[in-house]
Amino acid sequence: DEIGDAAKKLGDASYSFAKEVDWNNGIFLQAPGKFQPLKALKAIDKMIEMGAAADPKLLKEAAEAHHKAIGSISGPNGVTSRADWDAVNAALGRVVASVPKAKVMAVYDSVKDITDPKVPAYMKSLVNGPDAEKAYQAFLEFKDVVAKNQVTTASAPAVVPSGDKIGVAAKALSDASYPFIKDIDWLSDIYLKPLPGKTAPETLKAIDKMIVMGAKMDGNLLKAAAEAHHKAIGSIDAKGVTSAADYEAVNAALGRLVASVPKSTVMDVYNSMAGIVDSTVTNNMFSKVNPLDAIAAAKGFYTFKDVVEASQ
Ligand code: DGD
Ligand code: CLA
Ligand code: PID
Ligand code: PID
Ligand code: PID
Ligand code: PID
Ligand code: PID
Repeated sequence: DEIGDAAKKLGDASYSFAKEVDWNNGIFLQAPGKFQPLKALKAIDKMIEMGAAADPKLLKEAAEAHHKAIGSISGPNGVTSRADWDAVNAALGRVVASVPKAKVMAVYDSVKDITDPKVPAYMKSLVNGPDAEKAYQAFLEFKDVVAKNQVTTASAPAVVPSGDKIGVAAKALSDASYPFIKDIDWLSDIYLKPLPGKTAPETLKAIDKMIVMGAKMDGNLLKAAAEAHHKAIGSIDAKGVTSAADYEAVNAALGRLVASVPKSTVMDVYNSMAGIVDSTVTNNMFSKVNPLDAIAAAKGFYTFKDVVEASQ
């Protein structure tokens, strides 16, 4: 297709730049300017809306392309192969073309809003300047091909299941865990801190398992889960806490999503995360909330999971 061909040209002009970027740099975990959690949540919300509007089949292919690209990483900077670099660009270009232009620009504008204007120049200073300019020039040509192939209306909203066992169980889970949710400091910057003692390549392995799980999920249920998060963000209070009803809808949506993939795929995520999250992290989280609320939430979760497993 045209976007695939354009991605090859983009690769010709941008792979040198890709090789110069230190993909393992911890700086990418930092806020790109002043830490502004509520504004950042707004930017994430725009990405969620764009993801919910995208063609689920193309999202799945983009996830598969990323998984493949992680497999061909080499060198100290963590760069993927030339072929996989092109494949990721092509897949993302097709995702972008599957949503109306305004949804993409809403992401751009909201991310711009939390990004210090000095960030681009600083990033450029870490690589060979002319290579960055060449890559940007090629991106501008690529985007014209994407725009030419872009839809003008969003895909249909998800079909949300109702009256299922997971929905009923999600109410019990949410009743048991909403007090815990209200105890958590959602506006803290602790969630941006690197995991103690873990390197980027180690963390990437766990992310890869999540990508694999995402690629196997039912596309309609993933879209429904994204829509539920978007609605939940719309009802947050000043401390970032969503309403009880929207929290319940998120739990129901995520339970159905988990049930749409094999148990072993979920356990691969859990086991790889358990390998990088040590007990100092979970104990620290626990120390900041009411312990009785956390224990009640945990009981609720371990009951809920049996219902999910039975539908899996
Ligand atoms: C936890 C889990 C929450 C940990 C929160 C930190 C996660 C940080 C993730 C960082 C991700 C970095 C990438 C993000 C993206 C960056 C992009 C650039 O507190 C365990 C041990 C292992 C815990 C770590 C693994 C967590 C995996 C969670 C899934 C991954 C989700 C993905 C996250 C990322 C993004 C999502 C989009 O399981 O867990 C606490 C448990 O710790 C406590 O241990 C459990 C035992 O495993 C269990 O066997 C049992 O003993 C239990 O139960 C206690 O404790 C007992 C009874 O048996 C129960 O019936 C009940 O009564 C209970 O007591 C009541 O207390
Ligand atoms: Mg979510 C999970 C935040 C958007 C899909 N997400 C998580 C949690 C964290 C979070 C609270 C990971 C850390 C953790 O396990 O803490 N997400 C979060 C924010 C946003 C967002 C702030 C921004 C809008 N997510 C989002 C979107 C999607 C997802 C758009 C795609 C539709 N998210 C998604 C999945 C999962 C998460 C599939 C998880 O599996 C993971 C999670 O919650 O795992 C348990 C602990 C969790 C909480 C504090 C909240 C849940 C409370 C439960 C139901 C009860 C508590 C149990 C116990 C006390 C602690 C957990 C024990 C553990 C072993 C399971
Ligand atoms: C400017 C000035 C003009 C010239 C110009 C110009 C530049 C415009 C630009 C630009 C626009 C632009 C846009 C970019 C957009 C990037 C969007 C990224 C989206 C990320 C998402 C992430 C996610 C997910 C995902 C799916 C999940 C949801 C999420 C589901 C269903 C200024 C040059 C024209 C770069 C969507 C993918 C996992 C949130 O206009 O004179 O330069 O760049 O998890 O969805 O699960
Ligand atoms: C524009 C203007 C509007 C019209 C429009 C428009 C276009 C927007 C577009 C577009 C946005 C867009 C984005 C693309 C992004 C591509 C990103 C590629 C990333 C590749 C990576 C590869 C890799 C890896 C990996 C992880 C490793 C690092 C690597 C570690 C730690 C402008 C059309 C709406 C194409 C990250 C995955 C293995 C490098 O808005 O008027 O057209 O395209 O190895 O991580 O090692
Ligand atoms: C233990 C001991 C026994 C008792 C027990 C026990 C506990 C086991 C547990 C547990 C398992 C477990 C699993 C959990 C799994 C969470 C998985 C989260 C996945 C997140 C993903 C994120 C993503 C995306 C997304 C889609 C994108 C890709 C991504 C596309 C196509 C220890 C109690 C049985 C919590 C997939 C969603 C946006 C990466 O066994 O005695 O306690 O928890 O962006 O894909 O866009
Ligand atoms: C298990 C054991 C196997 C069988 C199995 C199994 C099950 C795994 C499961 C499962 C995993 C799972 C995960 C669930 C996670 C739910 C997470 C809910 C999060 C809700 C949030 C709501 C909110 C917001 C929001 C953003 C705001 C904060 C809030 C800020 C900054 C165990 C079946 C495989 C259900 C985050 C979105 C508005 C609070 O593996 O044997 O069954 O379920 O307002 O952010 O303000
Ligand atoms: C213990 C012992 C067992 C019993 C038990 C127990 C307790 C475990 C606990 C607990 C785990 C736990 C985890 C919590 C996790 C909260 C995760 C919140 C994530 C929030 C995010 C917010 C954000 C943003 C956002 C984007 C911004 C950055 C942020 C930028 C660029 C010990 C009870 C099971 C509470 C990700 C989205 C706005 C950070 O296990 O016997 O009690 O709690 O602002 O992006 O700025």
